[in-house]
Amino acid sequence: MTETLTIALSKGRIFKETVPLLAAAGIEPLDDPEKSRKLILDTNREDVKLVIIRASDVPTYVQYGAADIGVAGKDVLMEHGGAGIYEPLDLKIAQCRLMVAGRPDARPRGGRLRIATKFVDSTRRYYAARGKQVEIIKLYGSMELAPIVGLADYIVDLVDTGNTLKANGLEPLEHIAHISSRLIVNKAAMKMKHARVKALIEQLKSAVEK
Ligand code: PRT
Ligand code: MG
Repeated sequence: MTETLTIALSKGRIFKETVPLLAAAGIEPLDDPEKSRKLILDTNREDVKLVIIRASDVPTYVQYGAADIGVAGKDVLMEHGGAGIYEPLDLKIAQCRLMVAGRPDARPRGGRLRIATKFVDSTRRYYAARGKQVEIIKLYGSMELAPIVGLADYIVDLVDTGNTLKANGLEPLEHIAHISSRLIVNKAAMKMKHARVKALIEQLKSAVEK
């Protein structure tokens, strides 16, 4: 019997946009994670399973080999740092921009700028590269609120349509990085399950290029 290949995905946009790519590689989930509470999904292939976890946990599962393969946003990978994982393929899905945003009338107080974000490391690197020391306030969500209530001068967040910023009276100010989701592979699995992993990468690659 062949060993199982485990693929880590998060619910929502990444799952939805990965499914057609997996289908092109002959892999179809037997359950819908939006409807089922199962965390491990069987597929049409007996030797392939999907694990459904939080987007920001995907690199960790792959790093420790709890999943052989995963799909993670570049934003999440930049925060994770990439230890123990390869990033062989840009899947070009779930695209957006990592941006600095703020109120149009922002008049930063003197002293260090205060930036609220969930992307602490990426934000620190961005400002450090510009020779700016900033005070970073870690939040876990609803960053848009921070400049409105005076918690921070600016936020660093993902922007797609810009509707969320607009709805909260904020505007995009500086572009930090273009973001898309990447295929990631556990370093040991790349060696131990090389033929299957390589074949899957090639199939996904041609599906992305179509
Ligand atoms: O929600 P949870 O805490 O479980 O994790 P998550 O928010 O990281 O997961 P999810 O599924 O929301 O996002 C997974 C990945 O999708 C992210 O890591 C990004 O790589 C990618 N992605 C692409 C986005 C967006 N587009 C996006 N627009 N992730 C989040 N957003 C949010 C953004 O944070 C903001 O709140 O959507 C809002 C902005 O959208 P617009 O269209 O109003 O600009
Ligand atoms: Mg979310």
